[in-house]
Parts: sequence; structure tokens; C-alpha cells
Amino acid sequence: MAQANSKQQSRGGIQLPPGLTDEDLLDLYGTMVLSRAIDERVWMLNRQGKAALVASAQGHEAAQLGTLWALRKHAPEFFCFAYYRDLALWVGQGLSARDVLLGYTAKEGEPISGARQFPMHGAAMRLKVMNLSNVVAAHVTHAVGWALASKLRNQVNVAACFFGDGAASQGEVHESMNFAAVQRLPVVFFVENNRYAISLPIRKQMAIERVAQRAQAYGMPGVTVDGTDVLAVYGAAAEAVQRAVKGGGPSLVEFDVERYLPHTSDDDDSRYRDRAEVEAGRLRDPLKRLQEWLSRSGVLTDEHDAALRRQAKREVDEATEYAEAAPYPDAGDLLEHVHAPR
Ligand SMILES: Cc1ncc(C[n+]2csc(CCOP(=O)(O)OP(=O)(O)O)c2C)c(N)n1
Ligand SMILES: [Mg+2]
Repeated sequence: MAQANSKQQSRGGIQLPPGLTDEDLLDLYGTMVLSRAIDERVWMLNRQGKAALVASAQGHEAAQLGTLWALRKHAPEFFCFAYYRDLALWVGQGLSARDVLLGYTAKEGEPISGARQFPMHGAAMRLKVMNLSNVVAAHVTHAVGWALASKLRNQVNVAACFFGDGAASQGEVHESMNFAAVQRLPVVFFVENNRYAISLPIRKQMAIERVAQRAQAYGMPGVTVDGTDVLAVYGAAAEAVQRAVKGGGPSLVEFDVERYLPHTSDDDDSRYRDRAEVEAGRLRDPLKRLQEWLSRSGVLTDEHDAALRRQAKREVDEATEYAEAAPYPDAGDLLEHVHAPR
């Protein structure tokens, strides 16, 4: 756990949450730039017929990265249970552009699942992230199981569980939250609410305004914050993580985010989403928002910004070239890891 510095500082008229430094902010911003560059590239490769399926994280990045930085600062140990839209989280935890590109192009050397599809499904214990299933919400029980194990072992190992608004209506989520609250487990439920489950708008899958309203009924605190504002995300996540660390049990943190692109590259959102709505959502760009605020605050110069973007492009170009040239895995490996780890 990094040492949180307790002195609160102001940047561009905004109070920094305690513990966040300018270096953190630049590091987080650079990670967001890289994640966006990878995301745009894999979408483009899909359009060229080189990547089979893409679920974009564009619009969700601040929710994922603000949370990650809160975990790093405030949890002695943590583990992330991610879902398919969590590219920025993976990149934040050190999955390289090359590894991501190997996954999307299904090439040999991909470290998480040996290039099995969907991309970025599998476990990376060294990165403290796993995304074992594409079955919506199936991992929420795993996260609660992790938190239970850490409590039984007297460890402080926070389980961070990420899922969408649609997943929030799955049976496993209700059971998991109820069990976690009864047992006061060190788990935080992070809901990335983009108001759609594929084509289904949120008003058709729940009769209340906010997912966070449910928290009270389970017996845990619930809060909704602007998930495109990295500082708001960090603040809310830090509070929930600290509660888990102190033995205060689970929390639900809901992020109000935007899904810029169709559900996946197989989807056509023009059939159910008004263009004006999508364009309005793009005005809440977490990357642009962070960039403008850091520039205004004097933390990020134009030169530094340009250098970070050049570096990200270099990494993504190199990764694309590498992945395109890499061979496909040997078909004889197909059944490896199916029943038991090697
Ligand atoms: C149990 C189950 N039901 C349906 C699906 C098909 N499906 C895949 S993603 C998805 C929508 C999930 O929406 P949400 O949880 O809001 O996440 P988002 O994609 O919006 O980030 C559905 C219905 C599935 N994978 N698993
Ligand atoms: Mg959704």
C-alpha cells in the first residue's frame, strides 16, 4: 500500500482527495491515454476483420482507474474481479498493449488464457485481476467468496468487484450482496452504470432510479457518483475501500458513465439509440475532462501531454505489428486448462 499523504491540496480550484499527488494524477492520466489508444486500435482492427470481437471501455475509464488508484492507496492487499468492459483496469494493473493485442488477434503468447476468446478473459494472479466468465454477473459470487476466504484467514484483502447496470439485476448479485452484508465481508461492489444492457435501457430493467438505492436494503452503504470524474470516483472508492479495510463490511459504489460505442463490435446501436444521445454522452469524456483539468491546474503541460500520447501510439503501433506477425496457437493446446491447471 502506498503511503497516503494526509495533507489535502488544491489544484485548479478543486480539492485533491487526501493521498493523491501530482505524480499519481499524471500516472493515472498516462494510463488512461494508453488504454484509450489500445481501445481505439482494437476497434479499428475489428473493422479490418483482424479482431473477432471487441467490447469497448471508452467512456468508462475514469470509473475503472479512479477505483484502482483508491485500492492501491488504501488497501493493504486487494484483488479485482473484472468484467468484459474493464480494459482500463487491466492496463492499469500492467497488462501491456502487446498482451492486449495478442488477445484480440487470438495469437500465441497471450498470457491470460493462451489467446482463447473472448479476449481478456482468464486470470492473471500477478496482476491481481481475473475475469473468468462472460456469463453476466457470474463473477460476483467469486468476489464474495474471495472476501469470505480473506476474512476467515484474518487477512485484509479487499475484493473489488466490477459489473454493469444490467448485471445488477441478476440473481447472483442479490445473493452476493446479501451474503456479504450479513457476513460483513471486505468486498466493494463497483457498478459501471452506462444505462444500457446491450439494447435494453435501464428503465426497462429496474423500477428505481439508481442501483445504489438497493444497498440500504442489503444493509450496506450505497452511493452514486459521476463516473467520468476521476476525482469523484477516487473519493467514493477510497471511502468504501477504507470501510472494508477497517472491518466495516461491504459497500456499493455506482458510477454514472457513458458507453460511447455499441455494446460490442457485433452490435448496431443505431437501431435503438438516438445519435443525439450518443453525441451528448461523448461530451462527458473522462479523458478530455482529466486532461483539461490537469492542464488548467498546471500539472500537465502541452509538451508532456504530447509526449504521453506519442509514447502510447508507439506502444500500440509496436504491439499491433507484433501481434499481426505472431502465429496462432497450436490447435493441439485447445483442451489445456479446461478441467485443471497444468
Ligand atoms: C447470464 C447472461 N445473460 C445474458 C448474457 C448476454 N449479455 C452479454 S452482455 C449483456 C448486457 C450486460 O449489460 P451490463 O451489465 O449493463 O454491462 P455493459 O455491457 O453495459 O457494460 C448481456 C445481456 C450473458 N452473457 N449472460
Ligand atoms: Mg450497462
